[in-house]
Amino acid sequence: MNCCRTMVVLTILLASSAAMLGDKAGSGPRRVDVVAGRWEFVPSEITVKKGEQVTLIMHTRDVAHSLVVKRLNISAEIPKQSTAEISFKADAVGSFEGRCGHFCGAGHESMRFVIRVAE
Ligand SMILES: [Cu+2]
Repeated sequence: MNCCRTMVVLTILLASSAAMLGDKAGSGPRRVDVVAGRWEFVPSEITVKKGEQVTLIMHTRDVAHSLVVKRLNISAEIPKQSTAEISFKADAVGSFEGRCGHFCGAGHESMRFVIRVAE
C-alpha cells in the first residue's frame, strides 16, 4: 500500500483481560495499556513521538470492541474479554482520532480514542 504512513502489525492474543493501565518501561517498543469497555477507551488519549515504535495492549472488560484509526492505518478487533496487541509507528505529526469499529451497543458512537503524535 503506497499510502501507508505507519507500520502496523497486529497480533491477537488469546489471553484474559488485565486491568493494568499506563506505559511499561523497558527496551523495545513503548507499550501502553488501554482498556476498552462500554463505552469508552481508558485512557481516551495518548501522546507518542513521531517515529517511535509503540505497541498498544488493548484489553476489553466486557464485549468485543475494535480500534480503528484510519490515518495511522490501524484496524484491530479486540475479542470479548481478551487482549489484542497493535503495533504502529507514526511518521506524521498531528492528532489522529480513532473509534470503535465494532458495534457494541447504544453508546458505541461515543467510543473515541485520540493518538497525538509530537516531534
Ligand atoms: Cu463499539
